Amino acid sequence: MLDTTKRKEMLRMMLKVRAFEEKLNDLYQKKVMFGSPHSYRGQEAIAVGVCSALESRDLIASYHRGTGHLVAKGADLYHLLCECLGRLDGYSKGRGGKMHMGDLSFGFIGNTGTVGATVPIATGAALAAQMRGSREVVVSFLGEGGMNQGVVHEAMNFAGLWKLPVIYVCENNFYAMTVSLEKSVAIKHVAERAKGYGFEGKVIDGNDIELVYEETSKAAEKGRAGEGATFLECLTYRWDGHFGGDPGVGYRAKEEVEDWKQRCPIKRLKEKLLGGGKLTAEEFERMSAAVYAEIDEVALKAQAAPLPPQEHDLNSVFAGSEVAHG
Ligand SMILES: Cc1ncc(C[n+]2csc(CCOP(=O)(O)OP(=O)(O)O)c2C)c(N)n1
Repeated sequence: MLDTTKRKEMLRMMLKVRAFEEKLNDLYQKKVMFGSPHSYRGQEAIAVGVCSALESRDLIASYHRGTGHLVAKGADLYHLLCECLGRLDGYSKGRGGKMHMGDLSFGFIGNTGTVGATVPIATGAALAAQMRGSREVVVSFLGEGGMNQGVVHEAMNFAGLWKLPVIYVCENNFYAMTVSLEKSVAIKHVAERAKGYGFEGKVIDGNDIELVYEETSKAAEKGRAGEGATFLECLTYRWDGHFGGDPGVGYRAKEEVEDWKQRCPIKRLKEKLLGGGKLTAEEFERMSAAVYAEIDEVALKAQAAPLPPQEHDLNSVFAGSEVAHG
């Protein structure tokens, strides 16, 4: 059961995820960051609810909309932002940008811009954990669009067969770029597919952080007990466009976007705590101001960080050439 301290910590972490997303957007608009952000605003309860239910030794793998997962799993904000800005102090020394990072020191296997590609990697990490008998659990985050990639089904079938300690967290925000779920999938809920892989698939409200936490805790317990994988389809919505250059409307009605903004996961937990007398409006303001100030400070430091020197271009680059023997 979640106590007040933990719920306040989750509220603070959701604010941090949101503030970080807003900073990325700001830096992109100001042409300080060149790779486009894929905003996670609106989906914060999933990253934070899931990661808060994990132990620090547990692993996560992410996808293109992944900065929220990194923040929630405990990434160092300076190294994270440096990577987004192509700086030498970034997690991938500025080579990968916001979609290509990894650091096992805080349990982050990695993310990539290739839709669905980290699902088999996370599944392989779960196999490794099982073989080591380490009782680690692996979370594989993906979007509902990613559910239509072939490799995802191969990996999930394998996880079912081997009863791997993996939790597939599908963030169903109803659109893959501009294509709605109903135009691309013949069933209402992708969680139904889990049955075909031999494990449980649940559809849950992804904007209810306490529910996300509870369901992840149950799934993690199951994984640690050797009872196999779980699929969680978390219903949510991205407030912004698919990427920095997409206004997010046209293929989505303005009213639909506004309606989902009313279901803001941060507002929801905040109001619950306020209503239950566990938080005051002043305390929330102080918490929010401190989070935004922390992000501002990190942003100044990251913008002042060195860019990679030119010699760096050819370091760690592997290339092959074919020599014709005649
Ligand atoms: C293999 C592959 N196909 C297509 C793309 C182009 N693409 C980038 S994001 C995206 C939509 C992904 O939707 P979803 O998995 O639901 O995640 P969301 O963006 O909604 O968070 C597509 C098709 C890609 N990056 N990789």
